[in-house]
Amino acid sequence: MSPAGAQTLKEAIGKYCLIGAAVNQWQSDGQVPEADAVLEKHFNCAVAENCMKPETLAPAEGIFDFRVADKFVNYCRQHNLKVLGHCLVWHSQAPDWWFTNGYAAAPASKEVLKERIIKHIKTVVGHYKGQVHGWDVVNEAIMDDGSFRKSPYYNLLGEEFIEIAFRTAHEADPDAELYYNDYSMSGQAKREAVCRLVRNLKAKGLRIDGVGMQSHNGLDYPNLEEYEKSIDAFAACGVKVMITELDINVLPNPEGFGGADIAQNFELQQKYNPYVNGLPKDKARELDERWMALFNIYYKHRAQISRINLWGISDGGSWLNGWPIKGRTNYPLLFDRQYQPKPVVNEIIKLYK
Ligand code: 9MR
Repeated sequence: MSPAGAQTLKEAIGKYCLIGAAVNQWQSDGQVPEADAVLEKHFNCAVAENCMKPETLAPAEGIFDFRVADKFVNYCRQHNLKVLGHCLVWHSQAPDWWFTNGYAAAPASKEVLKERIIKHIKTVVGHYKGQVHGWDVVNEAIMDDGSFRKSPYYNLLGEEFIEIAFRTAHEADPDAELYYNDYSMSGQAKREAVCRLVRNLKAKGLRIDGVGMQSHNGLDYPNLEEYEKSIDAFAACGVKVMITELDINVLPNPEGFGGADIAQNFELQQKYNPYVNGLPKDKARELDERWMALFNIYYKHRAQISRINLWGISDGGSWLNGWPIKGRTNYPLLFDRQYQPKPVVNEIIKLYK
């Protein structure tokens, strides 16, 4: 570190926790030297934005395709980044064949689905044994009202699917950390349901190391007091708290929009895409203030938070240019479209110095 103290996010925040970013395929394939430079300088861990999801790794029954994910893991090794695995069981981006019996649309039986979950986790976690710091074992299984999502896993296996997933992951790599990850984590009903889930898993002797609060935030959501309550509540369950998919959506949201359910999709209208030529000063200021409000919370809770992970590196690559409306220009990350740090990056570094 230079005599002037921390100059980068990883020098500053890295004293307290991991600081990472989601990496997409063209970046981990090595096609974007600007991304390599930012990751090496500012981050000490990374998660694959898509290539470790079941749909990609298990395209057909009996077939595992690790080509893209292996490149990602090698890329992380080359650039000194710890690897976070995302994700083993998720209702979305699951291969269609998981839920059918192989003939037309007849559903798989309970036993078959259980076997498929176990085989997937054993194979994938086993393949990366010793190379992945921690896994998002189950993603987005709880609804905002605190009930379990009525996914095919839940409909066939009840909440036992979560236990099966955690047990199998631990058996496959006893040294890997294991997490539950979800969005909209500041709501009271969801917070309480996640705490119940963590306590139940622990009471059954299962390993769970952390809870991931995705944190797909906006300028005016979530309510930060409630957000802090969730950090405290999860920490009080005896697990690490991780901010796993951080970004800030600055664009006006269509009516009825909320959370991070990727099934949401609205039509592109000019009024929803107002900053094509850059953010006006007042919006940029509002965005900076929001970043600082969030990072002030992370700093205050630094004893509870073990990782802060941005959902992407630079604005141009963010999923928020394409969701919930395709073709917009958004500004949700800490590095601009040229991979240059925004001025707020320095403010964050100063906060942690
Ligand atoms: O950012 C991801 C986007 O590129 C994918 O199309 C989408 C579907 O796989 O998933 C996005 O990432 C999601 C993450 O895996 C889970 N939490 C919500 C994220 C944003 O939708």
